[in-house]
Amino acid sequence: MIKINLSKGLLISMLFCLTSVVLAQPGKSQQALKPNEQRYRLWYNKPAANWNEALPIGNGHIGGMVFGNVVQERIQLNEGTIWGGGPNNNLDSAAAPHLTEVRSLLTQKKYAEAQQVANKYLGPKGNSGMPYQLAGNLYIQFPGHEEVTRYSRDLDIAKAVATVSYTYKNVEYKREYFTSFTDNVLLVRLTANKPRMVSCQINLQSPLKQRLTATNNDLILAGSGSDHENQQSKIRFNIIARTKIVGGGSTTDSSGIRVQNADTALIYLSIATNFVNYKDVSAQPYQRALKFLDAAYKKRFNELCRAHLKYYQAYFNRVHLNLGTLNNSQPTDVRIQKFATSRDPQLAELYFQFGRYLLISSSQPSSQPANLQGIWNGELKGPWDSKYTVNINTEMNYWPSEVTQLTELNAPLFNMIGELAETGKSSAKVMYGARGWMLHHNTDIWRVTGVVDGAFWGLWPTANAWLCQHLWEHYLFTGDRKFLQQYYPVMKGAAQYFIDVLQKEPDHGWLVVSPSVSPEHEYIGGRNAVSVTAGATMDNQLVFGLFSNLINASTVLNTDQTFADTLKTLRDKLPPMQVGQYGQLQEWLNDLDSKTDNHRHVSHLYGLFPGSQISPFRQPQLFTAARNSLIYRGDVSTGWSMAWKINLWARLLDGNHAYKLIKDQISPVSKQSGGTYPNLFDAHPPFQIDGNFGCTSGIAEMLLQSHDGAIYLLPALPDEWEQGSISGLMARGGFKIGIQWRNHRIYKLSVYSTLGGQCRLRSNQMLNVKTLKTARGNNTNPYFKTDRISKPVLKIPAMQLAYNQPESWLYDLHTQPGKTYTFLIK
Ligand code: FUC
Repeated sequence: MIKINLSKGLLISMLFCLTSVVLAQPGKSQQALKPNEQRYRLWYNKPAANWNEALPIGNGHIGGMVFGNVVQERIQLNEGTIWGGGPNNNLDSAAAPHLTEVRSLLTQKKYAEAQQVANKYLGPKGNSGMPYQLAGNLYIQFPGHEEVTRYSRDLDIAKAVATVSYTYKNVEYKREYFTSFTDNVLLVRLTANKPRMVSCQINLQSPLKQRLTATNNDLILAGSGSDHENQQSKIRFNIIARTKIVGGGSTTDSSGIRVQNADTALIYLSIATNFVNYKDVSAQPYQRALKFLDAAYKKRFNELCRAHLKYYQAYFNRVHLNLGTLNNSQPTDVRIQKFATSRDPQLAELYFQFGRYLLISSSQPSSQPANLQGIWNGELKGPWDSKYTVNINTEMNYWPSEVTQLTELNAPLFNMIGELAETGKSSAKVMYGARGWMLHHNTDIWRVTGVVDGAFWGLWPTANAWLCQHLWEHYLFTGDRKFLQQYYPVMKGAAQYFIDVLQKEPDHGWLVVSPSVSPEHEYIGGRNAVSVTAGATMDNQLVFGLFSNLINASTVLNTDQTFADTLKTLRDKLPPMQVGQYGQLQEWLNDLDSKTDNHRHVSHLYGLFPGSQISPFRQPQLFTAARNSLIYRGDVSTGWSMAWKINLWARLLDGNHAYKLIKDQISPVSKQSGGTYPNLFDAHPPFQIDGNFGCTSGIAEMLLQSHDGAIYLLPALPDEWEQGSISGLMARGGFKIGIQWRNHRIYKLSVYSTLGGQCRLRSNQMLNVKTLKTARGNNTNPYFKTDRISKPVLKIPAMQLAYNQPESWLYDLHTQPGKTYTFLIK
């Protein structure tokens, strides 16, 4: 039982704010933290009551959830390559003949029949993908520590270190935890402010098939992943824990490690698997884990911590956001409860940076991409197997990567896309008789590309186009021509698939993807709901985007002109966007939308965000229609859906509406909708990390946009962010932007140019600076080239879609690579 004197607890937590949590030695005076570091501390005055209160640490490979329990500490462990099953692809060679039948039924407008045949023959036959699984738990028991005071538990995301501290029988105990980025081990340091007071028992446990042994001073857990849906488990892994004791002593056997009367106890823990890549599981997990452990064990805690910090902060410190005064006197869970009704904009700033923390901690250049739960999953089979759902969720994970200057962290996503371009060749060929590559709405560590879950959800063959959009965006942000060259064949393979499968629809002769779905959404409801369709708006936008990017890439790389010409011809035959009877952007080829439909997916708004096919300046009617659609969909939804809407309202230039959605998202989870758990994890519910990343991206999008021919400064600033500053956000064309504002007006602007070239700025205020010239003509910067969008089809009079553009000013600045331009604005 924990007895906490509240006022003392509060006092201590405030004192705690002033002390260093990383380099402190027991008994020595502790360094003061720089004030801004206090801004990034999640803290609590009690242990985690459940998994959604535990605090996440991770280095892309090892993940840990720190519970902070006093008597029996639990750190739930993950390793990014522990998945069920083994190398496989879930293809269905019997599907192909039925494809023609479904296409033909759709052409004949026999929708219910098309759905029935699709359900029967085009659904999953093998497996629906393998689950990502937990590794196990590290338990540390502190017998007797029952009645403690001055309890505090925190996660400092400026340092990527978690801490627990409390007082028991007049002794101050402290535990520090981090997952080293540089040495790939999990480190725990246990200290007390009096000598010889650290005694504990350390254990490893896993609900997976496992065996516990002890060799010398190592406690070793050998485990394997699960068999799942007819796939035999092929993953083998080892967790090894070893202690380093100062004062006192320790003994190790297969029942655990006992530490007696130490001054300090350090736990070094490593985890490794036999996974090499999606088709090779031939590595030796024990040798791998031992190698990491032996190398790290030679180093002292402070040395490891310093290297970890340096590596982490090289990413984290690239972006600084200040949205107002810090009010960290209340625990983070209380701040979440109050956020919607009180004024605490700094919590939005913390949430923004927490998203960056999570991406750095779950997606490292040599790791797997962040999955549905990043790298943190406490179950044998998490929600939706904790896989990669690629009809929104995986992409959303990577929305903040470019704009918040974490571009290197895309590497695992790009690797996965490259691998899918290999495995997806079989599904293109076997299931669709097509060249190129494709996948459906999910994949896993084995890079499966067949249909999962059922045709209603899974018969969506357009994920390749969406994933390829990330490749092109990476080029636009970084100007990395070599990268574009490397991935051009991957993009081309996706386009080849569509060249072969596009079908002529009967009413207009447009070329459409058929069969497909508008992700997970039905256009005929009821017991026999129908989702299977041809020419869903999202598909049209995605294929338009893919073809356009390839056409532009062939110009940049000066290659493949004939192929580009083919794509130009086909692009002209894709369906234009259509505005339906309610003034909405149609989700399907036919005008089937309902004004009261609040489905979580807003797929047809892909063109507004993350796509850039709908502009207030170039397509005002589509812009109004997209806005109408979003109003009809409503605000409150699942976590990731609200996060998407933050980005969409930012693109609709409505900062107050975007902020309203941030408030909806950062509120306690209810039965009706998503929200935020006490540990700041986004709730679908249950926990899904996409909403965290989507909200981080949305906040960036409110402050800076760069997709529509110019860099838009503070395009969607809400009233509540009256003053603030942001630095380090990236714009396309390699511009790094800093903005300071007060009374909602910019007073300082800085532009760092990595690539040089014309920098066109858009601002809602006049920027009275001599060196900024009023813009003339088109932006000559090639990274700002906008694609011509086909004229929309309007089913209501154009005047009903009128849009009053906000007053804004355009300026040009000619930049040299490597130079910073700073402006003080009157
Ligand atoms: C899609 C969404 C669900 C959930 C799942 C992981 O299927 O429609 O809401 O996020 O992915």
